[in-house]
Amino acid sequence: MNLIPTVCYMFCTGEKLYKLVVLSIGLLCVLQAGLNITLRTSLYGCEDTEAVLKNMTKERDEMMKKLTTFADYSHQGWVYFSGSFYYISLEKKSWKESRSYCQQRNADLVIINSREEQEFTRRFRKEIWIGLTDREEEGIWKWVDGTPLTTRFWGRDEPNSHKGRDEDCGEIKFYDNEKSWNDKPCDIENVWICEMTLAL
Ligand code: MMA
Ligand code: CA
Repeated sequence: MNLIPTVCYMFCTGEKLYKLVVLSIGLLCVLQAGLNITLRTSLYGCEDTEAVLKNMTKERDEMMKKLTTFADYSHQGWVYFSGSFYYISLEKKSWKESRSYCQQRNADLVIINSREEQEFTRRFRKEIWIGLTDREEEGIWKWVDGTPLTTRFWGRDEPNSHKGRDEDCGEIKFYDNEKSWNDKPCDIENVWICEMTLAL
C-alpha cells in the first residue's frame, strides 16, 4: 500500500476527517476501557498483598503477646500443664480470699475436668482449695465458672457437711487416694491452686 496518498486521502477531504475523528474517539474509548481494567486488577492485587501483610502483622503481635504472658507467668512461679497455667500458693487463705487472689491475676481456683488434672492437684500432697462450691444452693456443687460437675473425685462418704457443719467449699484432702475431694467450711484457711486457661 502506498502510505502518502492514503494519509493524504484521509486528511484531505472533510468527510474523511470526520470519519477519522469518530474512529479515533472510538479507539481512545477502547484503550481507556482496557487501561481501566488493567489498573483495577493490578490495584486489587495490591490490596490483597496489603491485607495479607496486615494479617501477618496481627498474628505476629498476638503470638508475641502470648509469649510474653508465658514468660511473665513462668517467672512468677506459675507452671504450665496441658493448656493451662497453675499456681500453688505458699500461704493459706479462706476459700473466698484464695479465689480473689487468683481472680486478681486473670485466673480462678482450679477446675478439675480430667483425670490428669486430678493427678496434678494430688501430687502436692496438701489440703488445697479447688474451684468447687455449693454456696449458692446446698447440695448443688458447681465449678467457679458455673459448670456443673461431670467428673467427680469425692472422697469416701464426701461431701458430708460433717456433723451438720456448713461445708460449702471444695478441697483436695485425701491426696493418697484418687478420690480425694472433701467439702469443708469456706472460712478455714488452706493453700490453694489457681488455674489460668489459655485461650485457644
Ligand atoms: C474432717 C473434715 C470434714 C471431713 C472429715 C472426714 C473431722 O472432719 O475435713 O470435712 O468430712 O474430716 O473424716
Ligand atoms: Ca466434708
